[in-house]
Amino acid sequence: MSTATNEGRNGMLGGAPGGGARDGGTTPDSALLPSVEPVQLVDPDGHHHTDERYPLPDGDRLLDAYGRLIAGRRINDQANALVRQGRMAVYPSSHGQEACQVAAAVVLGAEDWLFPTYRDTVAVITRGVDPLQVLTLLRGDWHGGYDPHEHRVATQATPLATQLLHAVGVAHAAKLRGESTVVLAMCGDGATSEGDFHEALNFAAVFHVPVVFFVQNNEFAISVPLRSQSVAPSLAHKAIGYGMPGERVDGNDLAALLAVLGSAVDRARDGGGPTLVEAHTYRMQAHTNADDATRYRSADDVERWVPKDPITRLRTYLRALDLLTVELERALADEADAIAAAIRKGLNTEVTVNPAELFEYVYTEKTTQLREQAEQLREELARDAAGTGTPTSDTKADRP
Ligand SMILES: Cc1ncc(C[n+]2csc(CCOP(=O)(O)OP(=O)(O)O)c2C)c(N)n1
Ligand SMILES: [Mg+2]
Repeated sequence: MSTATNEGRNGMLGGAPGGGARDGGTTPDSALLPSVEPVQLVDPDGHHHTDERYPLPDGDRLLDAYGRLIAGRRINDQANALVRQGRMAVYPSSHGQEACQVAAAVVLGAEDWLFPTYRDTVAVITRGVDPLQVLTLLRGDWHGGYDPHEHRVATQATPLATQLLHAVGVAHAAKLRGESTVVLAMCGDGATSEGDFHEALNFAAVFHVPVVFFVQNNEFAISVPLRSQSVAPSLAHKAIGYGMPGERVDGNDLAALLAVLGSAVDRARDGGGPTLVEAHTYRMQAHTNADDATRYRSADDVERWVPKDPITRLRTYLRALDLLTVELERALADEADAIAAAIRKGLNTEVTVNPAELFEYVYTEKTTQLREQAEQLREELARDAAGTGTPTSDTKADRP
């Protein structure tokens, strides 16, 4: 579904600006509806638009976020290059979606949790996880390379929408324990078709759980466009069906994302329950390096999003305010280069993995089946080491 189609349908529905706090069932239905247009505070030309519900974040906050945006783009570029060099198995890039990535991480406090997907590497790094530990997964060495508890970042989920249920569980548990933790759970537009999405949102609304569901609508689920996925007026409109507020935001406008996600996090922390936020953005590159996007969309489709780039507009805005100088811009680029250099160095270093560790760290006590498999692997490795190879009795030709 194109943004234009969404907006046309919203116009017909006449949805009122939403985001009002839940008040024990007396909130008018219209207060749960998202705004007619995605919230935008800085337009693609770098001009500020006033929105009475969402104040513009102050200059220092925007400048700090801008630096993270520059680093995020550099990390995406570096990871793509390392895939081409055979140093990483796969990389689902968030090129063009970096504003969503940065905002999702910086609106959270140290006590909060982030639940990311495979595409959210930049969000995980922005939250403070060591880039090399994050990229271990995509290099193929481990199923996850970082300790989720250290920075309160769950492992990146590849099975779609499963992480939304885990996020709701963690948020609900924190609430029962009387903690002030808020959980922000990320997913894509395609993931909203999963049953887990429904279950997570319904449970969160019914139990008034402090969670923010953040959908990055980049218009594609691999080759499937959003119009083949949903004919709802917008994905944010789904919120009213669960009885929680929904909001739409320009996913390439970092200022608007900080304001909208920040307000949803505050609401959750103040006992206001869950919110569904849909960011309108675009997947500028192929799904992963294993995908040929030219088979299902044209270069013109992609070109149309180039002027909406999240970096360009914020740079223009910050320069006009004299907050971003040429010297500072150079320093931020140097910092981003240093991160990229560390990633290159780390991923160009050969590591020796121990295949036996495949069976570790899953269960406190291994199941019988896992013990058998671990033993089988140990025997095979021993045979390899002795140079005796695979026993012929195990070959297809020997089977009856
Ligand atoms: C449960 C499940 N079904 C199918 C897949 C295969 N799959 C991987 S990514 C993807 C597309 C997801 O699209 P979206 O949710 O829009 O996220 P995006 O990749 O655009 O960030 C699919 C279908 C999967 N990983 N998990
Ligand atoms: Mg998508």
